[in-house]
Amino acid sequence: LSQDDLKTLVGQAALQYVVPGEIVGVGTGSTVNKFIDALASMKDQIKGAVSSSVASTARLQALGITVFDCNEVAELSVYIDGADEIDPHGYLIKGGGAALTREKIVAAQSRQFVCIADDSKLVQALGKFPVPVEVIPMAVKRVTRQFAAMGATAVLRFKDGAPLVTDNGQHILDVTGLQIADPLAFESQVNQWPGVVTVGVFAFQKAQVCLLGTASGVKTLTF
Ligand code: DER
Repeated sequence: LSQDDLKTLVGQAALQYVVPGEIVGVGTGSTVNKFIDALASMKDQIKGAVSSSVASTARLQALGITVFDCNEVAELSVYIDGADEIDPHGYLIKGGGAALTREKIVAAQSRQFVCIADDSKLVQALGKFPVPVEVIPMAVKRVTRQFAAMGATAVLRFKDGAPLVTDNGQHILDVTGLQIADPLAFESQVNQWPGVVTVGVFAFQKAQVCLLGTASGVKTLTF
């Protein structure tokens, strides 16, 4: 089974967590795209979706699924999203797709976060994958220096030859060389730095369930 096959497997498996008649929280990325494509088969059984990115909104709407704004809905039963890394506690690194801020907002508004991923994402400790951090442009250099002071390297993410601009008009730093012994403490610490919008460590908004795509099928991890 290819990595793409594994993403399809878990995207389809996530349908079992969708509550008929409700609005489902939808993340961003290539694995979530498989879920969105599978969700189309249920579009008449759900009220719609809340999306975490312009890209996911476009895909949902193209499939005839109504997209609601976060401010139009109350708590959601479930949030389905991918991750760049998942540790044994359900703590995640997210933001590879530059949607981390809206993803964390929708995850916070959902009662259950179901993470869907192929098994390449499962790690013992977070931090091999660069940690994305969304930063207000004027704070980029200072936040870069603060990461350097902790022995890490922050690189401004570029796209098409210019600094990437997120759906929220901010920039992304990708940080390597971090030893994240305590994801909750790390997320709290960096959240305090002036100019930081969102840290791509999801410890406070961790996953409660992970549907992991493996060569022998979908494994359900609970945290
Ligand atoms: O940007 C994100 O947070 C995405 O969910 C990312 O972490 C997973 O994207 P993928 O499914 O394309 O690997």
